[in-house]
Amino acid sequence: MVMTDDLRASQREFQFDLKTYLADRQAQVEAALDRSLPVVYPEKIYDAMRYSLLAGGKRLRPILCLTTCELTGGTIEMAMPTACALEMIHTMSLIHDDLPAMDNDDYRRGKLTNHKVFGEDVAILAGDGLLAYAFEHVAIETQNVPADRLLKVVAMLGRAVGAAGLVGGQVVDLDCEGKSDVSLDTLNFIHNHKTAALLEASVTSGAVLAGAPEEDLQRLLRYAKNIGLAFQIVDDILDITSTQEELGKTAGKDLTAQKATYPSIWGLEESRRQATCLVDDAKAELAPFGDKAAALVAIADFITARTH
Ligand code: GRG
Repeated sequence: MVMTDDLRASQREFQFDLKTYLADRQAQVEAALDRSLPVVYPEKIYDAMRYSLLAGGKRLRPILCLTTCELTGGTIEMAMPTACALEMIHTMSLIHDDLPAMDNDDYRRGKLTNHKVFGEDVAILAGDGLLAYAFEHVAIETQNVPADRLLKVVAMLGRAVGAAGLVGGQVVDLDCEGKSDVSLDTLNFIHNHKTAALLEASVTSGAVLAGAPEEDLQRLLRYAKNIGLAFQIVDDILDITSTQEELGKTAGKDLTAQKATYPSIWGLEESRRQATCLVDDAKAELAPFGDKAAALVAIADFITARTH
């Protein structure tokens, strides 16, 4: 097809401006997170919780929750407490993941890790405090959402974080440390739980709050499963190809720790191809939503294009 100037211009007009969208949503999330957790006595623990919670990060999980809530007919206000809770849970998992007993990292989000600043004892408690507060925050702050939907969301968050989710993925990951014969199935298990489970809860909780029909929920769940795995494949690629400055955490750790990763099984080129296929499958799930899903389409593309 020959592209006329008019066609090019109209395509540009309809191109979704993800940069502005993410910046707007990030600003809303930052403000809500800041408001969510005031410092009271004993200040030390609130300071430690806030240190990691307000340390930046892409805020992808809260943004996904807000986006799917709006897509399926809800509002930002309905979803913001859940969006904040998702970031609290994500942050607590990073604090615990960085501990000497786990990955033993010194840097996260471009700053010293929580235990480096506050000590191991307080970092463990800061993680615990954030996890408990996430559930309290959702239960107390959510407004204009029927109780049955809210209850479903609380259960979804619990499942995503527990042994059926992050904790289960982490325990298998720890088991695989130092093993050279980790199978693709085991690697998929680890990341479907460690990484994809919370992304799935982020995408589907927004839609549950909005009261989306089951068919839409299932579509969004399939979208989330695909971007979840693609996200981890790209994470593994970036660990090899990016610098510490770009990542905000130690680069090349997987190789040093001789960890099984997607590039160690497939190589870099095939890993990139697999991530692109998953993102294409994710976007295909959104077709019935039409232009209304432009933000989710753009976020899926961002997952393979990101540099940190
Ligand atoms: C959940 C009770 C409980 C304990 C924690 C340590 C642990 C169990 C699980 C590990 C979870 C983990 C660290 C998964 C990695 C997920 C991942 C890809 C993190 C990076 O996410 P980004 O890129 O980071 O969204 P930012 O900083 O942008 O938010």
